[in-house]
Amino acid sequence: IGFGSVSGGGSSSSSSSSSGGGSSSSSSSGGSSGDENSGRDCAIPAMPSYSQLPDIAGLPDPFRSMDGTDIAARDDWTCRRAEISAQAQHFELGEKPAPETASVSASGNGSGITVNVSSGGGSISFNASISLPTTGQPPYPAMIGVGESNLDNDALRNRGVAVIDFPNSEIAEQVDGGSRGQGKFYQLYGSNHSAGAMSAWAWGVSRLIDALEQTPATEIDPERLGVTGCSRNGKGALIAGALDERIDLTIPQESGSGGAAAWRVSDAQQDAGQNVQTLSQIVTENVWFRDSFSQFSNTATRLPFDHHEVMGLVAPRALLVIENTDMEWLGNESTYTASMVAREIWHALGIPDHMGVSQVGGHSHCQFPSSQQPELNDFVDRFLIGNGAANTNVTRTDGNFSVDYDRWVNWDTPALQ
Ligand code: MCU
Repeated sequence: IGFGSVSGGGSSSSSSSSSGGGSSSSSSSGGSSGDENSGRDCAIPAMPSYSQLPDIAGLPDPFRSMDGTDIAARDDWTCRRAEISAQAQHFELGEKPAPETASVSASGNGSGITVNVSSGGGSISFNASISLPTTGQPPYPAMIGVGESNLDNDALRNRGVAVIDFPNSEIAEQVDGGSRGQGKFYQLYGSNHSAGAMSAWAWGVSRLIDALEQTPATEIDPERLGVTGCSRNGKGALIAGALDERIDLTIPQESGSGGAAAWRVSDAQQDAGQNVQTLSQIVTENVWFRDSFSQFSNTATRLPFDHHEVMGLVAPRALLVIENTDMEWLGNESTYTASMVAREIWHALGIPDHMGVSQVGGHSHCQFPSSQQPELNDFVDRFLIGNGAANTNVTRTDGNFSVDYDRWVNWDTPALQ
């Protein structure tokens, strides 16, 4: 990562303590609230210990609260979502520190931004490069790439969307299983912090957004942001979008296991003889999750949630899941199944066309196929740029499978009032 004269002419610099609020005006496009975490004041029950967790064979009910009651109103989703977020961080991801724990200052211009974060007496800084669009008027909407965006970035820029590279591996390393506790996040919060790499990246993306909010010289509109990334960085893009409600549009690309795949369905694919990345394998490969997640290696059915609900954390904001049918290892059937089941959450909220899934094979890993460009354009137009007319009703796979709802879903989707 590098860019020219970030502190040169035209750059501005400012500093303020982030207070969880971000900006207070509402977004012109998606369902973003201008608030990183609207559920921060929800009362979350104590988490059960591992041994108290019941076995759940199917995909758990997104609408049943931890106290056993079913939610009935759209407004109830805020705190049900907060429960799922807390469960996912507690059992799988590790804690994403609250915004109040960090103070952010920044300087930058239209080619990049330097983000300085201090916390508890320590400080770090990182740079994110910016490529402004070739059309449109500032301030521009932007797509943040975890690592980088593997979409067609010229097409994005020619549509009026800036592309920002977030240096995730600098924030938390992901070389292999030995990377735990390495990276700038851990310099600030300590190498024993519970956050796995994805929670640490999500925290870093949130601090980048704080920085964009205070740096108008970047010409980026902090109220119109998307996040994407491919493969391991697609897992990270999902978690970043899941855990910061200032992000209007989340596009995990070929994220596979640990992203759009459900642990339970990936296990079933493996049981059917396929070569699929499962929970028991992934915890040995890298440090994307908290260390204690490995206790679920052979007991994914004990998780009180699965990734249909992790995707659901993006709701009511917009999510477009892009997958590759050819990638058995990534859990092709699992990602499509989990995505279609996740879409029930947007159904319940009355906005199914704010969540799309598109799965196309015939190309190599992370090579974005042109056949998916039209639906990507529709999501970008509607939820990032903010023209309401696009058709975002997208559910397609060219795979040779169908979703086994009887096996995976034994709950009803409510029509939330
Ligand atoms: C899809 O993400 C990962 C996958 O989980 C790993 O098993 C594999 O090693 O690498 C993929 C990836 O990030 O490829 C770039």
